[in-house]
Amino acid sequence: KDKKVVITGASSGIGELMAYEVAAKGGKPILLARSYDKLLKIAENISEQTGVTPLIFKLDVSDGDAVEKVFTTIKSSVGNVDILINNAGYARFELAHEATMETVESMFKVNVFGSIACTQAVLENMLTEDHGHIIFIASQAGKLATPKSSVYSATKHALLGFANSLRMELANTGIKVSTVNPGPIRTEFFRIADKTGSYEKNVEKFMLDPKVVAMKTIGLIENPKRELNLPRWMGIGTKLYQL
Ligand code: NJP
Repeated sequence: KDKKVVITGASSGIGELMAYEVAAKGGKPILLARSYDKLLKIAENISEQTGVTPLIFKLDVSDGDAVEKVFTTIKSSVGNVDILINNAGYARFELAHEATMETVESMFKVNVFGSIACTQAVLENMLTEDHGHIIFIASQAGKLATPKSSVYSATKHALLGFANSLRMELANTGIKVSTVNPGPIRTEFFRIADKTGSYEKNVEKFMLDPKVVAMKTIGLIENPKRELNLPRWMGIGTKLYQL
């Protein structure tokens, strides 16, 4: 309650749903994404439904200078944040030899560098206060791999490496670090990742309900865990997908 929670990639999917969940629990959502119009609409709806008015900022997390500016503005508007959820991310599913270096760099810039930049932007204040919680939305693709996801999988492996090392560095502080590793979730993600729709069709029966993923992730704030593995994926029975 009353916690200030920054969520990156809050304009759709689980980021948007986590924003509702935070507000419903009496926290203050601070929502970041490139699509400002979507954030405006989401903030309006949240305000109507819960009476909590989220703060919203337009941000491309792959722009390091913009990240610094937005977090400075957040601090001057509401003070130090309690929780950062590094959720902004995307994939392009294609064969390794088909991925251009432009795609490779762009995916790393958003999924990895963006999360690192946002983390650095809150860390100093968290260390001063000896208080905070940083949650990384990684993926089962950061632990396992499937064909056509080599670059995406590499970004999520990198993100987990960063988070796991950070957790060790912060072990004797009041700052917690959690990672969330979901399997496929029913969001816009697949339409961006694979315009042909074939990947989505393949994993259709293993899809997680985004509301459940959002609820479980926000649950980490009250009951922190190092790692939240939301059911394992492909090739494992659908039964495991009942959360
Ligand atoms: O996807 P989607 P999800 N700067 O597409 C934002 C991971 N995950 O909710 O900027 C800032 O609905 C984008 O906003 P906008 C996945 O890797 C997913 O499923 O306005 N924000 C939007 O709000 C990702 O890390 C699955 O376009 C940027 C949001 O990111 C997280 O879950 C499985 C941005 C994406 O919302 C949320 O994805 C899994 C940028 N440069 C992990 N680029 C899955 N869905 O199957 C994008 O294991 N965003």
